Amino acid sequence: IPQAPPEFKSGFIGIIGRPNVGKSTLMNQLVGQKIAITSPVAQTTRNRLQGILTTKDAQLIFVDTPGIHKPHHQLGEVLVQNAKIAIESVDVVLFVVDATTTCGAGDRYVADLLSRSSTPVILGLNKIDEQPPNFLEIDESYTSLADAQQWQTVKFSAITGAGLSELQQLLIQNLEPGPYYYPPDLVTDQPERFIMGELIREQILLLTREEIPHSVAISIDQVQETPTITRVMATIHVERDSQKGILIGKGGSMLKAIGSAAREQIQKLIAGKVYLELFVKVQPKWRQSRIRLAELGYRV
Ligand code: GDP
Ligand code: K
Ligand code: MG
Repeated sequence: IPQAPPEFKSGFIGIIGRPNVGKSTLMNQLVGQKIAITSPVAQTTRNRLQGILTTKDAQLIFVDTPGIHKPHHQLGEVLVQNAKIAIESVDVVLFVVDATTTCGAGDRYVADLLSRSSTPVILGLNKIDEQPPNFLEIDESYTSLADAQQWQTVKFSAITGAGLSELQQLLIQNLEPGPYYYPPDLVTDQPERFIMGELIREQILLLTREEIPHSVAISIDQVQETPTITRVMATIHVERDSQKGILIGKGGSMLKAIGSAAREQIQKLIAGKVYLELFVKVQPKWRQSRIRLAELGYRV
């Protein structure tokens, strides 16, 4: 890792907000590569994941987190506790909200957690590419929240990239001088294999419904590189036989659809040709097993 010049700034930015506001989409756009999967399903993001953006003046390390929502059970309490730790361990919080809807109970719950922390907060209004008819009312609801807390506000679209250079500048202004924490060309702290597994899980989220998305985990069993093609063997772990049936589909059609879409994504990731072979395995109660979770790459 090179020595940083004297004026160089760096630090950790927590991307915090309720589910589906576009946190992962934003991180991908900022680092210029798809390292976090995104989907309309809440709880798409399961792991804390870092995205690294290095410019000539600064290194911004974004910490993408699973969305925060009010806990209704014991596990939820643990997640919120983790979110609180995440808030305390970063230099700046980017609190992302969805500017297509007015500030709601979910946002106020997160805002309340943030107001009790000493970490500086920037309020980011995402999805400005869509302008709903009541946008003035929406704008007013977030302006009053930001004014009450004295938070700086910035508006952007994680999908089109509009407003992101302003966001970047504002974040850099809020950082202190510091070193390179990571080599300048690195975009994530996650190994390539983990991202491959996530890209497979993303297609399952997009192509299947209901109880399937939340009960799968992916393991990458083998990656073989040849001069012309990379062979990837992966297993989709489910909890029940019925789920295995849905994932395989009629005559294998669902698994084929998942495989070819995921293969395209993995080809983009590694910038090369990929042969992807998928297996489905029933693994009862993997979600309850911390050992199994750790084996599958989740931090437990
Ligand atoms: P997260 O749960 O906060 O990480 O949200 P995701 O990044 O997974 O995005 C949730 C949904 O919002 C996805 O369907 C995204 O395509 C969509 N989305 C994210 N950013 C934008 C944006 O700037 N504009 C629009 N129109 N949709 C967005
Ligand atoms: K999501
Ligand atoms: Mg996410």
